[in-house]
Amino acid sequence: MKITDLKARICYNSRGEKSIEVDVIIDDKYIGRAASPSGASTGKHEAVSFPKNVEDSLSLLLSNKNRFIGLDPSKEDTIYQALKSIDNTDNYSIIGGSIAYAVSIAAADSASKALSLPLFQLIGKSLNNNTDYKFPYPLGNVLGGGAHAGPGTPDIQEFLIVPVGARNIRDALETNFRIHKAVREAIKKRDKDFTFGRGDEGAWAPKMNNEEAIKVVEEAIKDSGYVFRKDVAIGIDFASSSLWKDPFYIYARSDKKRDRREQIEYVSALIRDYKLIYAEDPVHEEAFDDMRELTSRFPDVYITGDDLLVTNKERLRRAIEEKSCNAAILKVNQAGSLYDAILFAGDANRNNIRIVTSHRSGESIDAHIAHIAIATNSKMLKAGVVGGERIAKLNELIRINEEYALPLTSL
Ligand code: 2PG
Ligand code: MG
Repeated sequence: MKITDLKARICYNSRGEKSIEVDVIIDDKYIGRAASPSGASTGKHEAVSFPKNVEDSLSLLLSNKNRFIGLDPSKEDTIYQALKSIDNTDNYSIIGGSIAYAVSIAAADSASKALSLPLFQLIGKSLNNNTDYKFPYPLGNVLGGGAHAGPGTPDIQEFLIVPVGARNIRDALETNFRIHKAVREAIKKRDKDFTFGRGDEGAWAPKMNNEEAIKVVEEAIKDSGYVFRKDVAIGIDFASSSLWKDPFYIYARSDKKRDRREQIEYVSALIRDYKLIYAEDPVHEEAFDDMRELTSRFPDVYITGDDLLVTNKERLRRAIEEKSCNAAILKVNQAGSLYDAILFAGDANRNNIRIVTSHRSGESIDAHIAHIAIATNSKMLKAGVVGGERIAKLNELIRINEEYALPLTSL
């Protein structure tokens, strides 16, 4: 099995921004395809998406296309080495993390087709011969603001739900769909002028402060007939780096500012008052010590590093040493190539850092992350609830279920 051709083009993501799509062709027969996603609240230490611009990255890839011809696309490390032969920086600041993403995922996609092996099994094999596959819980964004929505919406980026009482993956997804609708009704009750506007990830984007927002989500869960926390729990992505203007977290939309200590107490109060199961980036991306404090206060809550870790092995090592988190977001494009992400996942799993595989706010209609979540033993898949590019990932779980009937993982 050998790569016989590679094509690449500029395409567009769910925000209508330029992105890169790559086709990897093997044995002149099988085509693997992937398009790179893109973040709005990106971490400072992520791989650089496009160092100059999309056009430059594309032409650099195409002028180096021959480095990929003849390679075995099922070997993630071989593709990684070829990328490194063009760009040996540790953040893909020559060719761009988006290129590393699209080439490496398209290669794996093509190999999975040629081998008639689902992508999760192909990637799982590379990860310690993983064969114990389970479905992650869908972590769904139902209400939000921050960098994903406009003025008047909450300062906090994402209010999320986890269907913790679901019996199987279909039940889990349907629970999220039901609550997403119920959140709209709960907003309408408070604001009769609500226009049903939604942010970049399909979450409702009402004129509301953080406290009202979380109350609305709690109410929606109860109104839908679920037992709060037993059937459905709430999580929050604070995306705190977007709020941090040293030395304060600025909550501009609610006209408040909090210093480091106040932020820790604010987060702690929300965790306690709403029995949160999940708190992502509750403090800013350099605050390893404040994360440690929250992790030791709330060992049973997913204290999750996104911008803190940026799917980067070195930052994960530091977080493990300093006990800064007990869960990690995995976004392949933060790391660059699939192989970078596989190494990260292996380290996380060996150190009991629970993985949450995640979409980006700017997405394609690809469904690869559904497979990546299963392959990496992720506890949750953060992929939104509605919107074509979000549903694409969730429907892939349904297809996998039809063939493999995997159980849900344990949280
Ligand atoms: C996040 C992500 C996805 P973005 O902060 O976790 O929800 O947002 O892709 O904009 O970084
Ligand atoms: Mg985040």
